[in-house]
Amino acid sequence: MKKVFTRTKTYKDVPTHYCPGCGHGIAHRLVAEAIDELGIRERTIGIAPVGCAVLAYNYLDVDMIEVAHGRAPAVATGMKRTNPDNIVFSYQGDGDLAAIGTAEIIHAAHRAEHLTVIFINNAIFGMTGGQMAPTTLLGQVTATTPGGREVSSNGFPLNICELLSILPGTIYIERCALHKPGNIRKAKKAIRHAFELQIDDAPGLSLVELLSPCPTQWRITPAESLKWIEQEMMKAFPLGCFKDYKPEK
Ligand SMILES: Cc1ncc(C[n+]2csc(CCOP(=O)(O)OP(=O)(O)O)c2C)c(N)n1
Ligand code: SF4
Repeated sequence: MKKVFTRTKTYKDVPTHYCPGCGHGIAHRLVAEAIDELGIRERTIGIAPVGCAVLAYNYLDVDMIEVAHGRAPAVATGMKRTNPDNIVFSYQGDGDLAAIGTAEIIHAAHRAEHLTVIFINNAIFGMTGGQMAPTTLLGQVTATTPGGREVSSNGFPLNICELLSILPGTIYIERCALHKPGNIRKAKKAIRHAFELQIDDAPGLSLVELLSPCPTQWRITPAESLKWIEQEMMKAFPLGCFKDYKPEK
């Protein structure tokens, strides 16, 4: 019989700690598949964030280091510069990358570091109890915006892809979503492309943003979360490729 499915080698066969319906498991799987397909497992270094994905190293079978408080791009910079043959990626949530680590991601992008960044946007601080994140939507109810986020006291949602794509140091910026199979396939392609650019030593930073469900802190069911991404989140965070690198011929 023809074998149509095999385990993704880089994705460890262990029980998950993520909540039912969480997007982190899907995102991990896509990263692992891309690493396997590109044959880079032995030279890849991953950086885990603070937040629910703090345990990413329990799932991804590559060398990994935990970097707290949004400092992943700074540590990734050191790793890549000292060992340029390694493929270095950071995996960061919106609390990690777009709140406490905003300075690091902007300056790593601005310095055109040869890095791959996987950015999980679930519009909330998941691990710490559902507080407002910079990416929280206007009107969204969170533990710290019980009446819904409003511009007058909480400011606007922060669109990381749009912001980073204007910097000359970024070479590939794309936003995808993990809410239905077609979009998950596109996300996989985007992650793979971001790794390929680093393998080819393309001159700058790549970032793939993934709109990702957090049913637990959104206080809705996993099925409702998928609809919420399509009906609400994608209005504030439109999907698409904001920038891509074309090598000079
Ligand atoms: C200085 C500091 N402030 C706050 C925290 C608490 N903290 C840990 S994870 C986190 C939020 C993580 O949210 P996000 O990056 O969106 O990841 P998620 O859990 O949603 O996947 C916060 C605020 C901390 N550890 N240190
Ligand atoms: S709190 Fe949200 S982000 Fe964290 S594991 Fe649960 S669903 Fe995922």
